[in-house]
Amino acid sequence: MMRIQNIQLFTKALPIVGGPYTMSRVTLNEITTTIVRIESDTGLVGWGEVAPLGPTYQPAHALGAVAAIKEMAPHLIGAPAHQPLTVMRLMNGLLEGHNYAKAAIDIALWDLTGKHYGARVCDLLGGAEQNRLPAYYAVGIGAPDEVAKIVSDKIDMGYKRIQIKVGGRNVATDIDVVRAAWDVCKGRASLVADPNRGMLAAQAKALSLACADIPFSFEQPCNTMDEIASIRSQIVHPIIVDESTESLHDVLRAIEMGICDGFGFKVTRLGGLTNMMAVRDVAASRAMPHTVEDSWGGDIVSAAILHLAATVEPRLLDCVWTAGNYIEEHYDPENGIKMKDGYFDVPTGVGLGINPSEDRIGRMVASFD
Ligand code: 0XW
Ligand code: MG
Repeated sequence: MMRIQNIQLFTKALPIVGGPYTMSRVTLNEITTTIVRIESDTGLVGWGEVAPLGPTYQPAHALGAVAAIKEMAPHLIGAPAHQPLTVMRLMNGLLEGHNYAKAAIDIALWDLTGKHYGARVCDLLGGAEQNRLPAYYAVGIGAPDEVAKIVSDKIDMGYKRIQIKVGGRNVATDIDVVRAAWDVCKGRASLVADPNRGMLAAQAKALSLACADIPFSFEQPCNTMDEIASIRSQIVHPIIVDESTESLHDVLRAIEMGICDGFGFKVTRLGGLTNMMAVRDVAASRAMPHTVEDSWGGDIVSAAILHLAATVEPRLLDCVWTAGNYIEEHYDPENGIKMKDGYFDVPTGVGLGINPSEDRIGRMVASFD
C-alpha cells in the first residue's frame, strides 16, 4: 500500500525558444505551466504537469488548472497513490469536467506507481512496443517562402511529419503555403495542414479543392465536430480531429459521426494517462491512426507523452509531438526530453524516468497535507 501524503503545486513561465509561436487564432511568447509534486507515505515523489496553450486554444487555462487542483487536492490526501484509476474516479466525484487539471494529478500518480513497483510507466500502461518514436514538427503561420524554408530544414533534421499552420487569413495565401511546403517536401515526410479550428467551412473546402493534387492531411479545419461533419463529404483530404476531443465520449462521437480518418490526441486534454489508455484502445478498435502529443509542457508532460506513445500499435502511431525542443531550461538537467535525428527516445528510468531538479520547477503556489 502507498498513500498520498502531500500535494504541492508550482507554476512556472516557459519562454518559447524561437518564438513567438503563431497559430490562426493565437500568438504566444511564453506558456505558463503548472507542476504537481506528490509525495507518498513511503517517501517516494511523483511528478505531474499541465500546460494549456494560453486561455483560448482550448477550454483550459493556467489559472483554471491551479483552481481545479486546489478544489480536489485536500480530498486526495490518504488516497491510494499506486491506484491511478481509483483516484481518477475519486476526482470525477469531486469535480465535474476539467480533465486537463485531473491529468496533472494522474501523471504524478503514474510516476509514483512506477517508482513503487520499480517499473517504467510505459510498461505499466501495457508495455512498450517501441523505444524510439518518430517525431513531428509544427511550423507556425508564415509566408510561403518562410514556411518552405523551415519545412525543408526540419525534414533535413530528420522529422518524419511536418504540420504547417494555416487559417485566420486569406485562403489564397494558405493555398500558396501548402503548395510551397509540398514543393520542398515532395513526400520526404508526411504533410499536415492545421488551421486549429480557424477556417470557415467555405475556406476549408476551397483549400482542399485547390490542393486536391497534394497529399496532405487536414487537421481540425473548423471549430466544431458538427461544422466538420457538414463539409466532410466535400473535402478530398483525410481529416484529423484534434481540439474537438476532450473526452473518450468525444472520441466515440467523432468515430460514430464518421467525420475523420484519424486523431491528434493530447494527453492532458483527455485527462491523463489513465484516460488515454481507453482512448488508445478505442482508436485501435476502429484502426484509427493518431498522434500522441500535448498542447505544451516541460519534461514531465513530454515524458508522459512518450510513455503512452510507446504503447500504441506502431502502425497506428502518426508520430509524437512534445514541446521539448522549444524549452530553454529543462527541469531535468540530464534527461531533459529532446528530439534526436527525427526520434524521441522513451526514458529508461523507473516511473516517468525523469528527475526534475527542485530549483527548476518554478514558484510554489499551494501545498496540501
Ligand atoms: C502542434 N501542436 C501539438 C502544438 C501546439 O500545442 C498546437 C498543436 C496542434 O496540433 O494544434
Ligand atoms: Mg492540431
